[in-house]
Amino acid sequence: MEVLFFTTNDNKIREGNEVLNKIGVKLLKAPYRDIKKEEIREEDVRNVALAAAKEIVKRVKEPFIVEDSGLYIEALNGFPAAYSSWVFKKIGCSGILKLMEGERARNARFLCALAYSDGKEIRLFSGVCEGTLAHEIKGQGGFGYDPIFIPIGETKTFAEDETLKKKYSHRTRAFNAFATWLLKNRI
Ligand code: ITT
Repeated sequence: MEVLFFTTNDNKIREGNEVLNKIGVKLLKAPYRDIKKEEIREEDVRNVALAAAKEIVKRVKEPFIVEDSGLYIEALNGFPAAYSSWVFKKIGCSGILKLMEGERARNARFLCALAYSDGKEIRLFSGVCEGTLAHEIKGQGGFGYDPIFIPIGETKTFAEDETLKKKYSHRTRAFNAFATWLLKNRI
């Protein structure tokens, strides 16, 4: 089974395929040039993913997914939340570390919301990964905030050890929930 993935981020496709290929599902980057993921102004990634799926399903009648994810930092009242992509482009990991200077409470979580549609109804799956923010940028792997995020119970960042990402990440968890549902309901 093939599923279109409306995203500009190839890392998301790679990570999603790592989970779904095991059950015979292949994610393809959506080829449409004139349909893109429109992001509403919302702090909750679930609402962003759902709103994007509602727009896309008006025009796409084959199976597709669209995903929204973000980093929520407790000491910053949840910032940058669903604005993670924009904030990353503006200030990156070093900007986040600057905002966190002198802050001892470093709890943070990643959230991922995945909206799937078969061209008719829409279903939402989500995943959370709890962790802490490192004091410095570490590691070469992954993308986005991976070099400053340490999953709970571990000492290395997602960028230092990508096996951690496959094991615990918010995206792995959302895609696992999706895979379980697909196995029961569709394939
Ligand atoms: P699309 O909207 O086109 O799918 P995007 O990269 O802009 O791609 P989002 O709007 O969902 O994705 O923004 C999520 C941002 O949050 C992303 O750009 C990263 O900066 C960060 N992020 C999300 N998941 C991450 C992960 O697994 N590791 C590190 N950073 C992540």
